[in-house]
Amino acid sequence: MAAITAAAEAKRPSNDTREDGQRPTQAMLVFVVPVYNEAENVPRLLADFERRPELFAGGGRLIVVDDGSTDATSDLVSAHRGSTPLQLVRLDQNQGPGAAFRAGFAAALAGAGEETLVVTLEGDTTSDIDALPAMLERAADGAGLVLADWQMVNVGRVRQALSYGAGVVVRRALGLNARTVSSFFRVYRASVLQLGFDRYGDDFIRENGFACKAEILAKLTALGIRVDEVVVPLDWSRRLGTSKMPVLRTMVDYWRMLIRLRFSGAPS
Ligand SMILES: Nc1nc2c(ncn2[C@@H]2O[C@H](COP(=O)(O)OP(=O)(O)O)[C@@H](O)[C@H]2O)c(=O)[nH]1
Ligand SMILES: [Mg+2]
Repeated sequence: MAAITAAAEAKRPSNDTREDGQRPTQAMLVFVVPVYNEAENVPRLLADFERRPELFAGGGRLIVVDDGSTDATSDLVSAHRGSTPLQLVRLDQNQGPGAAFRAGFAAALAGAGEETLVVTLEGDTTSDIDALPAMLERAADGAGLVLADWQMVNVGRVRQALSYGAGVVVRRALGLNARTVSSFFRVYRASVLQLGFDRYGDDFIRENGFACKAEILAKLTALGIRVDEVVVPLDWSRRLGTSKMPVLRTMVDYWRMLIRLRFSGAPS
């Protein structure tokens, strides 16, 4: 993994007790958002958070992981001034969302407490933050991982078919019950992510690319984690620009991951 070359300090302490010594009434939420060449969308993403200061009432912060963007993504995050507690993690070279999640989760788990929740979402503003309360309720009810079960809106037919096909193959091959195996939008208990790293070590997230989401789900499911799903609209008309997902490479990655997970004996 490339070194984290710059990390702006979070503006609030990263533990479950606030500066005034009071226990927060709301769980601490730490957001991890991997971005790659999202200069068009990052200002809108940050504006979405500025409009929702209540998300940080329990402490926590927004961690943006810039994965070697060649546009102004990092500069826009660094230059942002607002009330959102913001941390930028930069990777030297573009490696893919899996690598970004490894770095982002490491940053999120530093100082995380028992009740901390780690929320992952897309950087292109297509993850509907208004759906978060329903997802957080499931976590409060005991789910270790809550998935957004996306209902695609304004998504091209080819892409819908690809996602559907990938979902069927992954579910069958890995014996997963989840309807949506590859959405970025998720709520993890920090303790569950920590368990994943403790149990699998560096192998917890081997996939650097987009297949990492199914890999993480499969490995946490194998550990007996309760996984819930909440229906969430995924509206592509919200984003500017185009998809950054390399379709062919992602399909190859999925097959390699499935073969490895099916025949290597992992996850166990
Ligand atoms: N870290 C990292 N994030 C990426 C990469 N490619 C895309 N992303 C981010 O992953 C999220 C999903 O990518 P997107 O292009 O929207 O894919 P799609 O929604 O599946 O078409 C967005 O936040 C992207 O900025 C990458 O190579 N590295
Ligand atoms: Mg997207």
